Amino acid sequence: MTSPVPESLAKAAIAVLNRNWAGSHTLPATGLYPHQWSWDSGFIALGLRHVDPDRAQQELESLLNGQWDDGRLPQIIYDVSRDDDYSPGASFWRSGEHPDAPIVPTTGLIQPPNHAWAAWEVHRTNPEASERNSFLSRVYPRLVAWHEYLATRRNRGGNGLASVVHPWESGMDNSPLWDEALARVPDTPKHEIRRPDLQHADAGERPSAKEYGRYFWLAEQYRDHGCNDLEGEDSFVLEDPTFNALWARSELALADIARTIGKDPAPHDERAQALTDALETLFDTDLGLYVARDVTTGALVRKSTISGLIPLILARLHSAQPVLQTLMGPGFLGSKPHMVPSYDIRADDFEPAQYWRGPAWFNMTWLVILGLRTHSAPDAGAQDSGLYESEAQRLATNLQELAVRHGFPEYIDPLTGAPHGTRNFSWTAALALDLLKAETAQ
Ligand code: 2M8
Repeated sequence: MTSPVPESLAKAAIAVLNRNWAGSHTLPATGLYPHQWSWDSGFIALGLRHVDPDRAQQELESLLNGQWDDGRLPQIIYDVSRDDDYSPGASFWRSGEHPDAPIVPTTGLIQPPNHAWAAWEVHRTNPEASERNSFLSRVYPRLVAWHEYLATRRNRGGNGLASVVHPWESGMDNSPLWDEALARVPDTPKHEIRRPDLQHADAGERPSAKEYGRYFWLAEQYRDHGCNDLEGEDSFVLEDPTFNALWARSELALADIARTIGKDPAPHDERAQALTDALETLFDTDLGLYVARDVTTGALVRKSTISGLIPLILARLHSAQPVLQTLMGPGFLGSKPHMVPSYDIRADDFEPAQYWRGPAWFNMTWLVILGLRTHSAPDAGAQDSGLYESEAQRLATNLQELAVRHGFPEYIDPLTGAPHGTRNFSWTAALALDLLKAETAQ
């Protein structure tokens, strides 16, 4: 594959981000996802920082405006004028009735914490624009509160890792990691299930009706006990490797932010280390990657998904060498797919076009590129560093080329490169742009 002409990629990616800009934040896609999503905004800011640092700051601050009093950053901040266009909407959550919720309507759920990391990168790319707006001093306390929420309300397993209480919180909604736990959840919610998503994406590429029934049931359960993490039962409680790796990486970023604004970085460095250590409880020696833990049963969910490779973004990861081998092996990159599959391609239920059950996603491939580069750096001591760097380069070229060729798709078939999901998808544009500018992924 050849690299796209840089100017045409940059121009097309910026056009997508402009088209999806809603005045204070960027929609993931104007049709399928008509509100602000949490970890999407983190990824989008990483792209925007290269072309419009003020807007990158605004993207994150707009999300922080949706923060609850208990510190949580919501999965979605709703635009009520589009409430019929996405389900469940603001009228499902009725966050306005909750004493801890902000003025803007939101979900009660959360998403993976990539925000402090994004904020630090936004600052690093253009310190003048950041200092002009006192960006770091303004966001730091709110990002600290967000991480405190995770530490105090989501440590359901008791080992320091955060748990998700809904597949939506993982960002990898129908990952095979959730199948077993979801099978125990009733698929008969009280709320009527509308599927406006099916107007924008093929039904075969989206979660099934049964899965949606269970998603709604779990969301109702959480909503109906007041989104209270300290009381009330949650039927789905799992520790996910990607969620916790992003938290650790964001905690390191909070340490950098603290150092820059004259605060104490030590608690953040310590927590990043503690999270990196605790991630080892999710390492599966036989599979050679990290897996999820079902906190309700204590069992590991022994499936090889991309979530288990993402901890490579941590330089001090204990099991980096076996995970790199798994990544380079036959289940993921061994047969040189176009980008990184979201599920082991040898699994019986691998489906190359079905959402988080096989397709390659641009954000995950971007994270893997960063992971490969983290462990091929001269001081990382890897034996195969040349190999890792050349694979990172191959993936980066493919990611940019496929993004622009197919109009910034949501995901692709990793084996054929065929595009799937919606088009003009914001994080695809933002991360292709980021690789083009090649600053973070060094
Ligand atoms: C997808 O998830 C939403 C629910 O949050 C959905 O399927 O409707 C996921 O890919 C998630 O990771 C992403 O943040 C969201 C918006 O792009 O879409």
